[in-house]
Order: sequence, then C-alpha cells, then structure tokens
Amino acid sequence: MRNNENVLKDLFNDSRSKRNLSIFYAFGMALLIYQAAVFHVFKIDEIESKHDIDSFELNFVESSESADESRTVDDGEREVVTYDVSESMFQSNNGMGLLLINVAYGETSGEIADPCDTVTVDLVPNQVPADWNNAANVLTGTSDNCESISLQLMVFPEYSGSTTTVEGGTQQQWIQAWTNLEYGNGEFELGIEVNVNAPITSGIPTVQDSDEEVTITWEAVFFEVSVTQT
Ligand SMILES: [Ca+2]
Ligand SMILES: [Ca+2]
Repeated sequence: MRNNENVLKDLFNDSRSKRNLSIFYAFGMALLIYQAAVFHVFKIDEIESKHDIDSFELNFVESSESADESRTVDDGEREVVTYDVSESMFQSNNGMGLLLINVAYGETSGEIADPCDTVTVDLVPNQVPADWNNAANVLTGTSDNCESISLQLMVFPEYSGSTTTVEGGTQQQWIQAWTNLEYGNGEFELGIEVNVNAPITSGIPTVQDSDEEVTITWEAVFFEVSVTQT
C-alpha cells in the first residue's frame, strides 16, 4: 500500500511525468475538437449541397406540320417518296419530337369484286439525324385489306412529350439540352411496294388490275419546351 502511494506521489510529483500527462491530455482534447469540427463541417456541407440542387419542371407544347402526297405504284414495283420538313418549323420550335406516317389506299381498278392489293411500306434509315434505333419506332408495315398503315419514327432522343421533373443544372442548361435544330432536318425516304391481288375474273382481257394508288400523309410533330424552377 505504501509502495502504491509512493508510486502515485512520485508520478504527480515528478515534473517530467506531469509534463507528459499534460501533453497527453492536450493531445486528446485536440483530437476530440478536431473530430467534432470535421463532423460539423461535413454535416453542414451535406445539408447545404442538398439545398443547392434545384429542380425544374419541363413542359412540352406540340405543333405539327402535315403534308399529303398520292402516288400510283405499278404491280411488283417499289417507289420511293421523299419528304422535307419546312425550315420554318425548326426556327419556330425547340425541336422535332417525332415523325408520323400514314399510308392509305383502296382498290381503284373499278372492276367488280376486285380484292384489295398488298401494299408494303418502309421508312428508310438514312442520314437524317433521328433516334433511328429507338424501340418505339415502327419503320415498316404492310396491309392487304385496304386498311391504312401507320409508321412512326422517334426523332429527338428521349422525347416523350410528357411533363417531367429534373434535378440539378440551371434553367438555361435544360433549355439548351432540349433545343436542337438538326434532329429531323433532312430528307426522309419512304419506300412503297404494291403487289396486286387481281379479281378472279381477270382472265377476261378487258379486266385488269395492274397498279394501286396510295396516299401518304406525313406529320412532323414539333415541340416548344418551357422550363420552370419548382
Ligand atoms: Ca386488286
Ligand atoms: Ca389495284
């Protein structure tokens, strides 16, 4: 017991031991303060950065340009019709969202009981900038019952026309991201093939079905984007 007391006494009395203990405490305190400070700073940073991210609502207002063209295609032939969207549409919108094509036909031979011909159409992937590989594209179609054929090409990547909320960036950056006058700007090419289905009376020399007239309607859907901070 006496020995232990002496040891403690010596420890506190000895000036070198006192100094070592002081250094130890000072170091310990400094470490605690440092950790508290680091935690505080990072926490505040995190809270502040969450407030720094703005969110925006993107709204799209659509308008369209349409064009019609009729073409008579001979039996067994394939013809290509083309379409250029007016430059003014690109100038007055932020971009072209999609292209819709409708191909309609009937039986125009005038023969009694002449069945509908087979019409096959294909939008040719070419150099016009568009989202040619989009899964929602319908680039080919066929009909043999006089029902019209509908095709569609997604032009502006990611475009759906729906209102969306986005985070980060600035209003100007989002307008820029949704402004492009190249997508859809060029000459689209639609291939049309006709294979006639002749009336059963076609053995008679005066009865003929050798072609079909198809009417193509192109509709270029454009959008104007508005970006509002939410
Ligand atoms: Ca026919
Ligand atoms: Ca025909």
